Amino acid sequence: MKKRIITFGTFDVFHVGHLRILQRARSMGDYLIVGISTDALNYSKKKRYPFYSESERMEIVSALKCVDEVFLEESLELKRKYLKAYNADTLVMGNDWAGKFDEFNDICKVVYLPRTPSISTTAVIEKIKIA
Ligand code: C2G
Repeated sequence: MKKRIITFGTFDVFHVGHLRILQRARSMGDYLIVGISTDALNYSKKKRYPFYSESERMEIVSALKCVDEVFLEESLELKRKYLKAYNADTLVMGNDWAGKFDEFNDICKVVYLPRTPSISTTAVIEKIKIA
């Protein structure tokens, strides 16, 4: 049976750290589903709207070779519902979320991968501002 991997994120101002976690997530199974945080969810998490809209972020992520399916993640509280609805065998997240999703170990495997060092959306935006 095909192993289904799921991951979540905003993926704003898409960079190589985003690409690498998606590639690593995909290499752990046969089918990668990505929940893209909506603009509203991002505002509630980070108190600012993403630079790219949710439809642009979805368009970018869904065009990647390593991504099979995308959907909009509307709330952090709906994670269990999404894991079930998408029949996920494994939930992959960056280790900035380490331990945060262990409660889902009862329905799927939960794996935290190391983040790519020295790159973030915030760092890219700051660099462009001072360039
Ligand atoms: N990431 C990474 N290396 C970086 C930056 C990000 O591996 N240098 C990973 C993060 O760990 C995360 C994914 O890329 O797994 C997406 O990162 P964000 O867009 O910052 O996502 P976030 O806002 O953390 O949203 O339900 C969970 C949330 O929606 C996750």
